[in-house]
Amino acid sequence: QSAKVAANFVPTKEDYIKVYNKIAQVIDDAGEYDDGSYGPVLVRLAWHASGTYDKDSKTGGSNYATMRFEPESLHGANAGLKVARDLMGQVKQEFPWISYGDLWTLAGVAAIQEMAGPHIPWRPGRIDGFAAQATPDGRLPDATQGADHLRNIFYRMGFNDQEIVALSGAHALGRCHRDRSGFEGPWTFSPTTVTNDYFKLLFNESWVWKKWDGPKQLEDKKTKSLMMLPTDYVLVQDRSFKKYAKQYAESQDLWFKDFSSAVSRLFELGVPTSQWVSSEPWIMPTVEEQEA
Ligand code: DDH
Repeated sequence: QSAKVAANFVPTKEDYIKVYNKIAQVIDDAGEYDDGSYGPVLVRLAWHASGTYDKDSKTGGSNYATMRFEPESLHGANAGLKVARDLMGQVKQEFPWISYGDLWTLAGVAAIQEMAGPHIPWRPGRIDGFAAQATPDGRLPDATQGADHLRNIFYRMGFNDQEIVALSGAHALGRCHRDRSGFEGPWTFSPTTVTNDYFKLLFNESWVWKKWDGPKQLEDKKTKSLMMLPTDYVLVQDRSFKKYAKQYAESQDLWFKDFSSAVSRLFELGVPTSQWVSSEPWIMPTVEEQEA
């Protein structure tokens, strides 16, 4: 009987708002984990699920949520994301009708919005796929490399220089973990709030190579408590990237606007137009907006 009801169930925007709210609750229920929030690791899950897209072969992207399967779940770039997938597994039990791709990207949207970021237009329509639809390792950026590599990776997804810089501002959030990527530390002093501090710090601090036995990373000379990856530092070395980074350091509003549209597109990569349930993405209200 209940299975029959589930089969006929067509979720509305209201139903997706219920999932959003559940995710918002999970994000905050982090206890001692990292900086007291699962928000950043959920943003990373949504990004890594989407960033495998190749515009020429139209493979990869958020559609089939293939990171559920080996070997993609074991790809080096995805180290540590089991935490985020397991959290979303709990949400899936309560809302079994949502696809994993929709759930993971909605989690990214909820995390950004609940951590004081801009609204990220989002709509459902991704379907669960199979392990065979997974893409080969190496489609996500390698933090040890330079500007050419960044362009190769992001142009392949269909992004331009401005969008590469806008997307990179996500590193305002979260931190590197020695046991996941080998790198260590946060990029900003407020890793659970979406701000343009990543860009401000890139310009305003002196960045020096950290002396340690780990992979090459930079630290701020003053407090030695913040970090930048080689790929982050490229944004102020490459002339084209630097132009956009400067604009985003000077205007959080401009960055919010460009970040929102680039992330919205990122999370839709690989999803055939015919699958969307709505011709336009939705604006999901934050928990605070729902209460107002
Ligand atoms: Fe990132 N990222 N990222 N990143 N990322 C890491 C953490 C987080 C690169 C490497 C790393 C984006 C772009 C790049 C987030 C979001 C986004 C870590 C540390 C590495 C390494 C992982 C760990 O040890 O736990 C590189 C390289 C690039 C690039 O070349 C552009 C983008 C585009 C996004 C996005 O969301 C749009 C977030 C959030 C985190 C923090 C995760 C956490 O657990 O905290």
